[in-house]
Amino acid sequence: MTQLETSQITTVVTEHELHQRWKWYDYFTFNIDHKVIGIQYLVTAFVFYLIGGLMAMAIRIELNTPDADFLDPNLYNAFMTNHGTLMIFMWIVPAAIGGFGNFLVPLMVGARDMAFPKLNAIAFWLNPPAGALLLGSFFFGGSQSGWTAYPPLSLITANTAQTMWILAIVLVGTSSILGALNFVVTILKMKVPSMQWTQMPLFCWAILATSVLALLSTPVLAAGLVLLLFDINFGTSFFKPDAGGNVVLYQHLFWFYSHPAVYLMILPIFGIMSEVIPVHARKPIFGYKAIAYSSLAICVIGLFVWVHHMFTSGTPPWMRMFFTISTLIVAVPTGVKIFGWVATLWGGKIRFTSAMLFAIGLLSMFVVGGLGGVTLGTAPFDLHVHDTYYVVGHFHYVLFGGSVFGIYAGIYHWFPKITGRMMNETWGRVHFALTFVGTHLTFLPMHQLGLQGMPRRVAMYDPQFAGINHICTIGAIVLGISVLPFFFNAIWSWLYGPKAADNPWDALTLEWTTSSPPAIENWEVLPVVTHGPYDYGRTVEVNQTVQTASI
Ligand code: HEM
Ligand SMILES: [Cu+2]
Repeated sequence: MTQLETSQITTVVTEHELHQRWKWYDYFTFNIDHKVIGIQYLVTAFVFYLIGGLMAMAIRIELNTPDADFLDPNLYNAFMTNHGTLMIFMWIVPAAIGGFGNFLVPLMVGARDMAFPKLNAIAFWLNPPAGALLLGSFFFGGSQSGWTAYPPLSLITANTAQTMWILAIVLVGTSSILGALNFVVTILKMKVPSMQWTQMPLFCWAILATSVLALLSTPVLAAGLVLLLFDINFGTSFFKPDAGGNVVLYQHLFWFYSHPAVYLMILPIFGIMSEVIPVHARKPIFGYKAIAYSSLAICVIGLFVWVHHMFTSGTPPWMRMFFTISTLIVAVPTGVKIFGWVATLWGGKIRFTSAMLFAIGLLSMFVVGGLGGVTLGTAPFDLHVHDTYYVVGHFHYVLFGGSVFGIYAGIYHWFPKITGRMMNETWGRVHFALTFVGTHLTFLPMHQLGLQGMPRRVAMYDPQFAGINHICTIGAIVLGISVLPFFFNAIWSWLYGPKAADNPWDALTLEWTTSSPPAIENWEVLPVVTHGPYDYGRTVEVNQTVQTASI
């Protein structure tokens, strides 16, 4: 770093700012500190997770019996739609990318903040109004056309609510685009100069790939939804079949974003896995470059598989063939990662912390979900189970067993850094056990329901399916209960937990070289990187190897 650059950095941090901490009310304001924004994202997302979870409980209670005896079928549809929408757009995406990404990326690359702090705050503050629009839509009947909002259904059900739904998604989409731009510039431009590209933590590689994907795909969704908004409100007929519109066009626009969106939800989680596993297995990660490049490969290939959601939409055979093959190819870079993590665990001195339990749990869940995905990506099979509970079982394995498990792993791992307090490990284990059992119990039997022909998105079903549905509902109640130990553990530990050391897990990435929680501008002097992020067992432990040098 040149003399000029270093003096510029030091002038940013005045004596006054150092050691200063934010007060609780600062977290409710337009604050531009990346760590505050990260926490704002995480906490807001968690609130929506609870609301979306309550909707899931209502859905499952309704499905406990074949008749619509708990919810009116229209309300069922509204709960089902908003459950999916909240879980995807207000929980996983903001928690994984906005929450962990904002808190960790600048710390991991040795920067004092994101490249564009104000833009970052704007991106966050687009989320609460979006959530308010979704919940407010219930005063107008609630959007009822599923999270996919396919026309013609979305054109004819609860127009005002559907319009509010579209506006909400456009807001979170804008937030996502602004956030992605910020991550790309921060990672490319603000990495501390002593850090080689091959020394950048894998979480940052994952966020880079995620951001590129978000930048390429989100505008397409926004375009599709704005056209839908015009059809609903201004008399256009882009997607109205009776007026010459094309419904399949909507499906293309929607899935061109929404397939990559599954990677938006899983790539950052893969990043979390690559951080948590080596730290708690005390081993260098197996295949650093393979894991880093496989994120980029998933990002590229993931843009060419979207039609696997449309095998039943009159897709010509050559297209089915093309998209089956491209879908199966995504399994390769994904398998590379799974292999890398298993090889890292192999022979490691594993510490079964709550974070590690969730990471290992995720591995098992994601393998089931991924194998289910391979079957669904194969057109001849998908034609049979499309729109059945097989699909619901599959995507909950990857979303709940994958993304949610990863978010939990990340929270247990970085909670000491974020809050300066340790979480209670015993309650963490109880939380893990309940979540693990609950997830299998709820979602494994759904595959069987699907194979037997039970359609998804229905409030009433044939009595032959009642037995298995009952098991799913019991599982869902276990899952509902599982949140309680986590919730109380997190709140209690945040307030009264034992104080955390700067580096309680003896990790080697840069976020652990600062105080817990980090001071406002992260470091008094920027760290100098002298070794790789996962050199466990290769060098003397952390504090001797990560040196800080005066700038
Ligand atoms: C307690 C946990 C959960 C339970 C019991 C649950 C249950 C359900 C059920 C039964 C459906 C199907 C509704 C239907 O097709 O009629 C559904 C749909 C859905 N769920 Fe969950 N879910 C849970 C958590 C999650 C999580 C964490 C996500 C994460 C993203 C998620 C995402 C979705 C999506 C995207 C849909 C599709 C909605 C649609 O068809 O438009 N769910 N859920
Ligand atoms: Cu897909």
